[in-house]
Amino acid sequence: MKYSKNKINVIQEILDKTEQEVENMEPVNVLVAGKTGVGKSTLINHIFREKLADTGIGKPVTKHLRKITKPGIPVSLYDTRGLELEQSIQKQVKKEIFELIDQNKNTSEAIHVAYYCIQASSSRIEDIELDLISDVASKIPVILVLTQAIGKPAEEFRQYLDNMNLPVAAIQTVLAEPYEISEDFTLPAFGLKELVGKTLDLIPKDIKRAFTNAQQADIERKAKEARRWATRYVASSFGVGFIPIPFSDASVLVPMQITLLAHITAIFGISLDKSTIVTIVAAVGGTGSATYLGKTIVANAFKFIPGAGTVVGGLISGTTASIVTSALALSYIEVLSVISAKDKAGESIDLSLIENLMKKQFKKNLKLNRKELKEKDLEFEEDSDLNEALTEYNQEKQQKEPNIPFYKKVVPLLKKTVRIYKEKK
Ligand SMILES: Nc1nc2c(ncn2[C@@H]2O[C@H](COP(=O)(O)OP(=O)(O)O)[C@@H](O)[C@H]2O)c(=O)[nH]1
Ligand SMILES: [Mg+2]
Repeated sequence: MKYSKNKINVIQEILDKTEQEVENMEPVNVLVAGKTGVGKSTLINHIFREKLADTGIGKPVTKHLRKITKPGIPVSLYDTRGLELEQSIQKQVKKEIFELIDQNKNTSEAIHVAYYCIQASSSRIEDIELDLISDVASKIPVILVLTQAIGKPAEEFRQYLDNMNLPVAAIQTVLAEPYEISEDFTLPAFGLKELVGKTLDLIPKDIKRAFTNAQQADIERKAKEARRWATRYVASSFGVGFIPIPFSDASVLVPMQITLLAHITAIFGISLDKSTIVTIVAAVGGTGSATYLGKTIVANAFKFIPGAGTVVGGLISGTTASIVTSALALSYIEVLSVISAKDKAGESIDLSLIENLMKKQFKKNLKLNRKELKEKDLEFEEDSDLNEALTEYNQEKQQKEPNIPFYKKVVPLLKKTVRIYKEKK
């Protein structure tokens, strides 16, 4: 595909604007403390995007504190080491933690929240840990995270800690990574969404956006945030009167749509490369032959929009433009949700499927009338549209994959059935 200079500029503009917005976000600063081996790194890798503990830049700030960051992700993590060692070292770690909190207080590096991690199966908490938790909790909100929580003992430990009435803001059991119990049975991960929710309740308002961007444990939350913003932005951007048709050859996207896409990307927290943006924009009528498709979609869409009237001289009414733009925003958010889900699962993205998906969702969303579009924001708790988009993508992907011979599918199933049958006997 060839792209005109104008269209390439649009793509670059979206990327630049997104980058700039994320850079301007005040980052959220999180202290993750606990003994070595409890699962701090695993927790970090699953709560935040792009496996921060493994791929972020770790920089020692003191002997026992390390700061982890990554460009493009508005979070600074402080990881501790040495709390499992002898008492004199534990004391030193503690001192460094307090100095970190005190020195950064009232600066942009202020620590907003601390996760104190204890392995749930350890079923005990040492006095030195209790002291540390209480002291930190007197300065900043602490969430006590019970890691690698498996089964009843973890739950009992949580109840025991609950009854201790510790000065913590919350206690949360988590299993950050699925736990394989046997070949047939894996315990699914849990607790991360709840941890994200509790964290958002505790951090300052102006930091919430950075945290939403940086976390990947709750994709629906990102989508919801993006939708809420987009609904308001579209409503305030189009007045009465006439504006150029969005996606017409001349402008590809009107400037507010560029801002819209950039801002949604920034809220979402997703590192998109050029080719992905090109694909998504092309899908709704940006580039090459796709332009005509985009026009057709929009022209057809007018049939579904009451009172849209005819398109005169490349102008449409503000109302119509807002409906088209809402549909653009909603579909874009649905597609970003799918991309995020695949990123989180460590799967690569098939761009041709993304293109199809964007087209399909856009067409579907254009058919919603205004009332439905308004309600969509409220309906959102059900997440049905996000799931639908993901299912759509997965089905298409399955169809594309080479057919597995019938016997290869059936034999393992039969074997499993026989085994379960035998075990039952
Ligand atoms: N399955 C599973 N394993 C975990 C989980 N958390 C930690 N682990 C394992 O426990 C070990 C220590 O975890 P790590 O995150 O390195 O602990 P850290 O020293 O506190 O950073 C690793 O082998 C992890 O695979 C979890 O939620 N699920
Ligand atoms: Mg670690």
